[in-house]
Amino acid sequence: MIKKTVESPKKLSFLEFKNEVLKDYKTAIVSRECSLLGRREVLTGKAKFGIFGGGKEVPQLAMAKAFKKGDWRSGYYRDQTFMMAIGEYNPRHFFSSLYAHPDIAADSFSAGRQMNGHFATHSLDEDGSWKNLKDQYNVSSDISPTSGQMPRLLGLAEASKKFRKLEGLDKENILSDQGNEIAWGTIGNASTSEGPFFETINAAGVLKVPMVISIWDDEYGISVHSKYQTTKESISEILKGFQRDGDGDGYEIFVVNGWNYTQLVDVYTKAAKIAREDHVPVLIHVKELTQPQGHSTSGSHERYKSKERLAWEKEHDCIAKMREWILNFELEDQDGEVLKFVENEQELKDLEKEAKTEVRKAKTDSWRAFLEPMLKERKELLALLEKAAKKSENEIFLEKLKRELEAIDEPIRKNILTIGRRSLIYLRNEEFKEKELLQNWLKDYMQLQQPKYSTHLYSELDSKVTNVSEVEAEYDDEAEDVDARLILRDNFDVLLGKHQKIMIFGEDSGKIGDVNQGLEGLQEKHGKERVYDTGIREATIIGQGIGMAMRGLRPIAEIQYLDYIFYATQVLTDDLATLRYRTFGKQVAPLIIRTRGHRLEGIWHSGSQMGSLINLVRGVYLLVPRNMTKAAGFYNALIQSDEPAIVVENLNGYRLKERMPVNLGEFTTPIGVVETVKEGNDITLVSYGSTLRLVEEASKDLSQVGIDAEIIDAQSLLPFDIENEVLESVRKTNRLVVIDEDIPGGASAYLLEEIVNKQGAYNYLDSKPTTITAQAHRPAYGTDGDYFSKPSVNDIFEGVYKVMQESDPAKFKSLYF
Ligand SMILES: Cc1ncc(C[n+]2csc(CCOP(=O)(O)OP(=O)(O)O)c2C)c(N)n1
Ligand SMILES: [Mg+2]
Repeated sequence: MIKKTVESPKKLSFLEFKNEVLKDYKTAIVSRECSLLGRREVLTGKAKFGIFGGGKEVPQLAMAKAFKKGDWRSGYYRDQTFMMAIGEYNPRHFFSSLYAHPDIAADSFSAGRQMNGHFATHSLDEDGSWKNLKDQYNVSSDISPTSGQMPRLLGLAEASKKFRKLEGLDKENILSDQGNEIAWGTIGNASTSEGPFFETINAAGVLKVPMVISIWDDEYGISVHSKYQTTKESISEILKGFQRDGDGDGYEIFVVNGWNYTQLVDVYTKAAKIAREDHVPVLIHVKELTQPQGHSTSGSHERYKSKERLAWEKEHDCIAKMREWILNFELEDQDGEVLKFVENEQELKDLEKEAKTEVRKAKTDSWRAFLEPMLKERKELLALLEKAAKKSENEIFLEKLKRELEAIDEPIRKNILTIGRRSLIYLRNEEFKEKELLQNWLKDYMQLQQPKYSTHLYSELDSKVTNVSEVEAEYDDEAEDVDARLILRDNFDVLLGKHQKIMIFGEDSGKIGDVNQGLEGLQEKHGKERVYDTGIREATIIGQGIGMAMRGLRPIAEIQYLDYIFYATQVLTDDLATLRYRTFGKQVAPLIIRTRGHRLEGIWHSGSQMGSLINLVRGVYLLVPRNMTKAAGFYNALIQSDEPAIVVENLNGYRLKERMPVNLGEFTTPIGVVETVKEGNDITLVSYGSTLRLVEEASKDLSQVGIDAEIIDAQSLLPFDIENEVLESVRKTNRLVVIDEDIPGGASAYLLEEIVNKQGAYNYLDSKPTTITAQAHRPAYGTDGDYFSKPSVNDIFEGVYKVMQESDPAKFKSLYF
């Protein structure tokens, strides 16, 4: 491995040192004052909830010093001081996000979508292109689930390794400076009890990535003491086995008290050097921290802490300790002169006063900026209401509504709309111009406001994946039928050759080229950094992918079987699926997840739980190709855009024969588009994945009895049928059956809702729309287990026949009675 040396910190003159210390101290005071006033804002009702960084200020100043441009942080809600110290946060931002100001300029982390204390920087420019990540501080957007920051942290750190090791990435000079970046993690002591913490710690040790994880230890997790959280009440104690010895594998572990400014600065400097130069993971256990205001605005810590503990916390408050240190600091220089940070306490008091005044002003300014537009909007509505009321028979009621809105001192948009929309109830039977003006205002207003809360679930850029156009697979005249896995393999080979940023990894993906040889020989050809094995740890496989994708790489993470994706569900649903939404489109993770499922056998190998995924991963595409050519086409389409997706390949399709296309890496399967695989006039059958083959088989029996079914492959569940092609089919056949192998009420219910309600197929139905699904239980093992658990060709025939029989009993006689 190339060892990268980095500039060592320059020696400071005393004056420079003094200025830095006082600047840090002021940042700590500003941060603390924000916490104190923030709590008050919640208690007086201006904000809903607050969670602050009080008691953790000083170690964060030290971490900020070691954090360089290009570095990444993946942390949690206590890090406001760190954010202020690196200059990415100030009291104006603090209060704006506390009020949930829905404007990205005011709350740059999430435009008011996340509760306060969930930090982020912007990775994308307005046009969706990558910013120069190498020259800015990078903070991956926080999520609330404790320890949810850990899997992503692994990927953020792994990206540095790729940038350092892969020559093909040399030119990515806005994304990385040769992998010289550290991924910094922060986590609370209690949250280390979570599985993802341990999984990540182990994986980072195996991968040897530049990750520095700080544990802010205040001995509590809300009200629950460490003795109920951590063996031996000490995370560094129990992780001692990870300590590297000599130049061996493992971690460097530091333990330091959170109120000791100089030691902290020293530890963070050392940690950064080790991680940055040698790509060794480091763990810093920061002890003796406090919670001066308790956990959050939802409770008070006097309820669960003893008097002694409360007194200890006061005494060990890191800011109080730092203050004491500043006041007592004396250093004799070479000339015998005594050097001090301040001449007297008054100097510090003045600095504290200045800091507090700044915070108070920011609070007032932020509130005004938040409220002013709404005052104006209320005024507009009141004027319209008044005019409409004057014309209305219900003037009294409308006047009352108006007074209700006027009486609210500080109206929010919910107040404005609630009154406005209710007024239309009183006006429903009347027609006059003033009513129309009111209606128009309300419609425009809703259209303007709703996007503030609902945009960016998926990409809104022209480059979005649903805009990638279809390129059909092309074949030579003598194109051969091959085992379908070879199409995938050769297609991945072309993709890896074309895109240096792609890496493919997962359990058994490297050496043997995945359990079905869809990657056979690709490690040998493209190297161990690009096609590789991971441990059995689905949550962090996804985390690896998320982190690397957030740094501009194009990871393809493999989850061996669909049933095991549920170990990673939390990461998928909380982190990946919400990323674009929760950052208002400012961060993305274009991660492609490859897995295999459909029609397997047994309780834990069924591969069919699409309904659960559909409902948990909105924000991620969910694609269910019926064969490997379609699957390869999806990968080729996805790589052209920057959105995350899960592709579920058919496990029983790898050895079926398909023709080998010539335009590998080029042909695409359009996303959100269905495909009619058999035309018919009597009934529309919608299915996907392996079940589609059974539907095709059943349709042969159906034609024998005079039922001409139209068969549609959904192939893309999220999004489903953007062009409403199924509606067109139902318009023709007037009957609809959705067939899938998920449980009743699973993906079939979703498809029915999409077709019948959303597309409006109910207008054209002459029979009750029906689903044919698996049993409610997991499938039993073996061939009979499958037959009695999942829809068989018989079940499909009979289910469809029954719909026809009900519509024409004379023509289609009952099969059984
Ligand atoms: C998965 C999950 N479970 C529970 C919670 C509720 N919760 C929020 S913070 C917290 C305690 C965390 O304590 P610790 O990790 O020590 O951090 P601290 O707040 O003390 O800094 C809990 C239980 C959550 N956010 N996520
Ligand atoms: Mg804690």
